[in-house]
Amino acid sequence: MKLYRTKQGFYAEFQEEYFQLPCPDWDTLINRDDLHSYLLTQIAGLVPVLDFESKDLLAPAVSQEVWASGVTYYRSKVARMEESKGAYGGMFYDKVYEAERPELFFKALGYKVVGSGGTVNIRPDSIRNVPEPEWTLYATTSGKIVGYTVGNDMSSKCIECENPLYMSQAKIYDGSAALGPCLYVPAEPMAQNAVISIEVRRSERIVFQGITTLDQLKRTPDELIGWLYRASTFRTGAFLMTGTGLVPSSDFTVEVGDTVAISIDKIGKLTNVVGLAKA
Ligand code: DO4
Ligand code: MG
Repeated sequence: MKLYRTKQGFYAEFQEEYFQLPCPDWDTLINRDDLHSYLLTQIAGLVPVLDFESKDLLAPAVSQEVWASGVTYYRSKVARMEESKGAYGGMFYDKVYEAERPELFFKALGYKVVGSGGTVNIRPDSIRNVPEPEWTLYATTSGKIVGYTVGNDMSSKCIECENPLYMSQAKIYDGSAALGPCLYVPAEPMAQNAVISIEVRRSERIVFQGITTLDQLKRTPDELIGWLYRASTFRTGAFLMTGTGLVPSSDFTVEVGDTVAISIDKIGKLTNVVGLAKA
């Protein structure tokens, strides 16, 4: 089952048919521990719609907080240790990769998140910027993971690498978080052998591509959500990006006008054009 939030309403996709859901409020709709079975009962009496393709997609987040995990893949640890050598930051990345407590950081408020088809941004004061393709979990208020989506944790590498204390500025700005195209709500937890891939195009030319599998993730989804929910309450549930395992070489940067497409098996493709945040 896939759930779409669009400008024209909420839609469920099931067995290649689309159904418009009568529910007026996204936050109430998704914050249910029985979400998959609830959606099955909701679509049972509905007639499929034939014009879903014409709908304008929005991010599957409204008032949820979006958090992110860091250094959860070996590739990410190695790249960050290398990049931050000049700022004496290397050892922090090594330590957090091995530690019991993961790196978790606030990324965005739901209403600021860009959906598939929208524009993600780079900062005007940053000369090296990368997309970070991330499998993203949605957990309800009780901490149960009921859905998954594709995430892009846009990051200003030169700001992050200059000093680890600048991380919030490198990670949190207008258009720095994208989620979509849908909230994937399977009957059973998603298998961690799914493939995640990225392609960055510049005038139709591929300038970066990468592929990995979610089983390279060092931590389990329940472990990450367990840490996020320690001492914190999420009134409408929370999204958690699980970290990136696809890191471009240190001479790569995305540019304004590039198209970033991130795909995860079963969930779909999150596609965004790169723009420039206001100064
Ligand atoms: O430690 C800095 C950020 C890490 C991150 O965003 C990632 O590993 O995906
Ligand atoms: Mg990241």
